[in-house]
Amino acid sequence: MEDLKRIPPGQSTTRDFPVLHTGPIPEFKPATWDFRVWGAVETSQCLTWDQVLAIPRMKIQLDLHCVTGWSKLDTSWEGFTLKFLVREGIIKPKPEAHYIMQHADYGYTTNLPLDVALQENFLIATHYDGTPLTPDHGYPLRAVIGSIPGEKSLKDVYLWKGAKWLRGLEFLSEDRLGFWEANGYHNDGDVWREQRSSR
Ligand SMILES: Nc1nc2c(c(=O)[nH]1)N[C@H]1C(S)=C(S)[C@@H](COP(=O)(O)O)O[C@H]1N2
Ligand SMILES: [Mo]
Repeated sequence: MEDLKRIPPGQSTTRDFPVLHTGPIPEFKPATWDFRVWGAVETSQCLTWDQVLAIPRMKIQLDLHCVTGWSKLDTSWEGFTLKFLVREGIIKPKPEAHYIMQHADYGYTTNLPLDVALQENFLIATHYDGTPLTPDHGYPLRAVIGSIPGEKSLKDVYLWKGAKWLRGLEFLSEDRLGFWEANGYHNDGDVWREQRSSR
């Protein structure tokens, strides 16, 4: 029963970890890889892979909900939250920053309101299930957003709003549509309201 309450309308659970993305899997070259932060921030940044690895990481369990209908409960991730980066002053959003755009290799983008991206259920992850991410799930770095079991105060959105192969965060004063959001998916993507498509 408890588990049933964790499954949003129209979703069914899977034990596998399906792989979903458009386009090819990028090759990771540590020497040239970087992570950029720009837009409505006090200081633009360009972090190397070693600098990203030096950021303290936390572990979190998330229930993932894919817009195509599968949910995967109790997934284990390791990484850092944007909330942590902002609290530590590693990223300083300007007062007018109200949205973020995630930018990934090969141009995948997805947008979120900054207040949602600052929730504890939005993680920038390096590890899944105790080991570094696999290439198909976003190695070396991906964003992931899901439900924290039992935590009802957070906004829970579909998994497309976590970019695999994440390469940067752009802070925006006005909202802009990401890849799927511009291709018919709902801009908010709330899993409990079944906001799958915008039409
Ligand atoms: N870079 C990138 N990230 C992406 C996507 C993509 O096409 N490219 N697809 C999204 C979608 S639609 C989903 S459901 C999840 C799937 O994550 P998974 O393959 O680890 O299950 O990745 C999201 N992140
Ligand atoms: Mo998806």
